[in-house]
Amino acid sequence: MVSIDSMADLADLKLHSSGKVREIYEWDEDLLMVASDRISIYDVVMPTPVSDKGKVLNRMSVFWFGLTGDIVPNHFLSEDVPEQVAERAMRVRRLEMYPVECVVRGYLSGSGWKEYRENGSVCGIELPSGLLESDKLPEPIFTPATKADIGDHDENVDFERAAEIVGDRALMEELRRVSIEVYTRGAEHAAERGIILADTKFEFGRHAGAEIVLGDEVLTPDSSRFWPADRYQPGATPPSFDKQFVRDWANAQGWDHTPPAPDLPPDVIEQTRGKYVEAFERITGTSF
Ligand code: Q0T
Repeated sequence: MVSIDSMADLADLKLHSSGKVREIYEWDEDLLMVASDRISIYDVVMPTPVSDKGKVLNRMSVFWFGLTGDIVPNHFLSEDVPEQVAERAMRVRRLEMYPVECVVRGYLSGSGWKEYRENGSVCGIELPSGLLESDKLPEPIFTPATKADIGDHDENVDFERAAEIVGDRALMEELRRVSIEVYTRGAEHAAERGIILADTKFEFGRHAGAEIVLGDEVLTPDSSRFWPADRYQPGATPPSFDKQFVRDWANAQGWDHTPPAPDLPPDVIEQTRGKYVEAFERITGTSF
């Protein structure tokens, strides 16, 4: 069903904010979140888009909003969007965003592994000694971060610092509880389908009617580490479920991870598209 509400033209909408791989527009009293086909590796956007990536990620996010809406309300309103962004966009409620990234880790990877090697802890959370890279943690941990300036990496902070930044310790405790619950729901669902959700980043906000609303995109390969369960091996860096073809190809070209990135050949794009579609189909149990 396409109502006349979706006859809006993107060109008439004011840009609200723009990220490496997506745009947000102002749409009357709401927002329009549009996922592009752009792909970034090593924090650099590749010059060649991956066909359908935006659709896959947007539709996966819609799926997760539905599966976790009983844990916490979210900003999703509707998939009825302008036809030029059909399936790549959702209408969302405007929120006042909290200035912390709510990261949950079930496995030791990335900056978590780096901090653990240096301190034996991650964001102030002491972990058992002797863990290997990619090891599964005894239980999922909440490792908040603060948004860095554009082009900079987010900075990991301990829980007390995150609570200071948000200005309300009880609220921060609730953000932690909800974050771990949504991650756990998603990780269990994915594990049953052969995908490890190693970690993920949530963003929350508030509106007049609710203090905690899940925003952003949820449990997508861009906001999370997706690992193929059948390749999992502690002590190694697992391949990325979605981006490994691009990384391997770019590295084989001798690319040093500084812009400009090389153009991607059609076979790398097609293989990568296939991995995104496979992730979507495994997670949602529906065909793309
Ligand atoms: C936001 C109000 O992704 C971001 O910007 C680059 C595209 C981060 N961001 C999110 C918001 C949201 C959401 N999601 C919302 N529902 N209401 N602001 C702002 N920046």
